[in-house]
Amino acid sequence: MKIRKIALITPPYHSGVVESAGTWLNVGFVYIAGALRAAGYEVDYYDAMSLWHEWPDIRRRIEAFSPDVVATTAYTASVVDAIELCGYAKEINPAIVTVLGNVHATFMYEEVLKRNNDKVDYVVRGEGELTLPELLDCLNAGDDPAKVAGIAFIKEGMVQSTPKRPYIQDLDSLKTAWDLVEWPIYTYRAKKNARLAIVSSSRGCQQQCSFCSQQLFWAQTWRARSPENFVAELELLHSRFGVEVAMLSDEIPTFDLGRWNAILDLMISRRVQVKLLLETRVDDILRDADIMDKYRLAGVEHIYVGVEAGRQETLDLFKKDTKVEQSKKAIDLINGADMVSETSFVLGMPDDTPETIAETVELAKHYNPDMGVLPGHCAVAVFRSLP
Ligand code: B12
Ligand code: SF4
Repeated sequence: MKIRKIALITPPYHSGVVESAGTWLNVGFVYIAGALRAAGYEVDYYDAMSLWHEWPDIRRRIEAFSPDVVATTAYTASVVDAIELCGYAKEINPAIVTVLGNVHATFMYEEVLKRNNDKVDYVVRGEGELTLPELLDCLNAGDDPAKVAGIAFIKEGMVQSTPKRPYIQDLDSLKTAWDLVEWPIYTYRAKKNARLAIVSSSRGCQQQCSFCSQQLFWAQTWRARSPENFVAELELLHSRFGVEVAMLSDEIPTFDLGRWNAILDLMISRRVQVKLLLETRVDDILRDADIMDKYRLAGVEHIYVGVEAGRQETLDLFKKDTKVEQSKKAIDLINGADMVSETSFVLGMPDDTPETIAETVELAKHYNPDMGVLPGHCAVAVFRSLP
């Protein structure tokens, strides 16, 4: 059988808090679909999560598209549903080849494959744009998948993993499949259901926060698209698909000040009609204190900074490389420039007690963000009244 049709399906996993703010597309799939199409494959981008589809809906969509491959994606939180989805696809048609990617699969491929070798055929480790088309071409040629860098699979009862694939250096060259996105479902509830995209302007992070998978996923590297290429994409998303708000998926979009300034300048001079939501580091906000108004003028409306803890010892334990007093200043700067500030605190460390948790909650109030996320309780508290 020749592989021709690929269904990219998000697992029907739901997490509550983030989904209450909006409906979020899968930009990783937009890139992978772009690469698959460029390699000659037919793709169904199917965001079962955002459509709130359940298993019978998923069955109908798989039966209607009749894919040769079902590929899905897994964070740690969503891996159980992702694996179930692979098994479900095989129940519908045992000939379907299943592929699992993303951060959990990348690190936990051995466990995933050993426990689920009847459900998951291949794990793609790291970036998928080059690896997945190459794997499918290899299978179509009847060649040995062991030749494909960046994958893992079971061979003769043993988990085989191939060498790591180098990171893609020219991010401007990547193809995207924005036309496959089912746009009407992606809305940002906090802004009158404005049409919402997720975009990626850079990949990576050079920090070493001990609780975070991203520094390992990107091996503490950072690469970026050019300002022109990125801003042109925002313009296209607005003019062709009506996008009004975009969240940056970047770990640290502001890492290179020269590039970031160039992006803001282009957005201002070209009057880009897309508002940005982004995440960055406390120290980058302090660095940019004198251009906060420029952020706002360019269209940045919401900034998330990871404060994580109110005690310096905990921040040092996390290798966060920030000082407690810097966090308050960063939030004041964001609030002062009339942008929405959001931050999170880690609760439930082994040495946390009801008293230390209460202290963290009090400190969160003192910091005065618009939104403080206390994930240990999976709760969001709104502290400041929004404009
Ligand atoms: C955008 C985002 C979201 C969006 C996701 C929307 C969507 N449908 O994709 C929303 C806001 C819904 C979200 C929610 C959550 N998120 Co989130 N999210 C992110 C964020 C900021 C960006 C991810 C992204 O789009 N990156 C850009 C794309 C281009 O890269 P990528 O996704 O890594 O994809 C590439 C590769 O991984 C690979 N790949 C990925 N999938 C696949 C699949 C196949 C088949 C193949 C071949 C390859 C492949 O190829 C892609 C292209 O190179 C990351 C942090 C970060 N900066 O990366 C956190 C992150 C992924 N989220 C995280 C978490 C914990 C969550 C929640 C569980 C939080 C919660 N408690 O509720 C929920 C789960 C929601 C859900 N229902 O699944 C963690 C995951 C940690 C972990 N190790 O598991 C991260 C890493 C944040 C962090 N630092 O902790 N999130
Ligand atoms: S700065 Fe953010 S993305 Fe980078 S390692 Fe720390 S928590 Fe992760």
